Amino acid sequence: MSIVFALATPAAKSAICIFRVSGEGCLKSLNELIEKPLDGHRVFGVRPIYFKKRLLDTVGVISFKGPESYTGEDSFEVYAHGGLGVMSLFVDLFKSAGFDEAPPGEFTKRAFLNGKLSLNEAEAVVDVIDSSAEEDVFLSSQSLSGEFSKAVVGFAEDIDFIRVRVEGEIDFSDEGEDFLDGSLFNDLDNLISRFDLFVGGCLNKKNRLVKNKVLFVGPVNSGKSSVFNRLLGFERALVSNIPGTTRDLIESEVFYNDLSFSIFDSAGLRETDDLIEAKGMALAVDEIGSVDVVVGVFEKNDPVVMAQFSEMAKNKIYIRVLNKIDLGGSGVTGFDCCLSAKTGEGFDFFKAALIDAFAAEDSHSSTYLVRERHISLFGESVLSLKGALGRLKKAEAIELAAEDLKIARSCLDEIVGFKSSDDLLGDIFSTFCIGK
Ligand SMILES: Nc1nc2c(ncn2[C@@H]2O[C@H](COP(=O)(O)OP(=O)(O)OP(=O)(O)O)[C@@H](O)[C@H]2O)c(=O)[nH]1
Ligand SMILES: [Mg+2]
Repeated sequence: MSIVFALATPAAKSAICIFRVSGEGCLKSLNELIEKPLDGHRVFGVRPIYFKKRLLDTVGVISFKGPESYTGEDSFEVYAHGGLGVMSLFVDLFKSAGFDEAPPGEFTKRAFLNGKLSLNEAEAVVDVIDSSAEEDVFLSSQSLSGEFSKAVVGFAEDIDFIRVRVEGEIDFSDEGEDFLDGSLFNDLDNLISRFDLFVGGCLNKKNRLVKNKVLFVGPVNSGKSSVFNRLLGFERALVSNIPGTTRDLIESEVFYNDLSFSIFDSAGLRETDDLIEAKGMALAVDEIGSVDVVVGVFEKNDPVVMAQFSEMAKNKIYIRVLNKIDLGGSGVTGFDCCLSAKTGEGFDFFKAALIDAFAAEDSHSSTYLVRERHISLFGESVLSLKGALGRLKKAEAIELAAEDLKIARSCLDEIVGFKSSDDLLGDIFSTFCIGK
């Protein structure tokens, strides 16, 4: 494979930037770039690097001899000063040395192709990087450590063990014997229960990313944008005393405890002839369907208005907030939280209510963070296992039961990547960042 290089740190001014280089022959090129060879592999050295016969930078360098490297190939890393000019000159230097710019995920793809990582471990690399919530980091790291692959491979071997016995039964029946080993049912039943339990402990990454959507709705001028801004801690949405200020959906991200939320401010609802305002209101109403929690913000308890919003938010977790309590409001009932966007009073309680609203999605009981791809392969595998059990119990078409078991196993092979198409690899590695 060709020698590839990439900036592994963001292309932004920083203290240090790191370049990764990998591919056969790169260590020879490294020795040409640095005047004095390093004291050994995996030993950090500091060396001047020259370009166009002038000192480019004095950098930290570390080399790895394949297969004892991330990619499994000879590779090295350069720790240079994090200036944009330095970065750009290193790109020129590496290109002039004949290295190619690495596409996204190239280093991890090579690690997979060289047997350093299973496919799901390669996916976990992205998951660790993508994780913003604490628990997601722990769960992804657990997968990356190889625990998840080990469990999946363990199940695959258990399926094989049962399949060998079923194949044996086929041979018996060929010899005219109808005997079917009764312990097969129990063992397969047992395997299905253990597998079900394992799959139940897997948390779908997609759900983690798309969940925690919170939408602010309410009558015009009730202070939705003000509550939204205070929650964010900065003035994201325009606030004014003119009713109908917010016209569009405004989204922002906030983090509390180990949860991240996407929160949306929306246009206040009222009767209007203004077409744009009406469009904004329609957006707000449409959005209700796709969020997890609706927060209704009000400045008074008008039972008719309150009932309209309750109706809109039905089937959703709905938090009713009374805002502007600095103007009075004591003794007003019918709200889950009472607060003031102006003074901040009541916000601790409000944040706790938001966190509680997602408590049902508790990830602490989960063991692994997995992807849609894994979930659907698990589903197919469980179905095939159950199909096999059904056939065995009826003692009919034992060959088909064996075939079901084969399918169940091959689904697990696909998860760890024993069996993977070029298209699948393309899809997976294109979601990586450059340099990973
Ligand atoms: N006293 C007081 N005034 C507030 C509070 N929250 C908002 N306001 C005022 O109420 C007015 C409306 O606030 P916004 O946040 O723009 O209200 P909104 O619900 O987003 O309004 P629309 O987008 O027009 O529907 C502004 O003049 C705010 O300064 C509060 O807690 N106390
Ligand atoms: Mg507003």
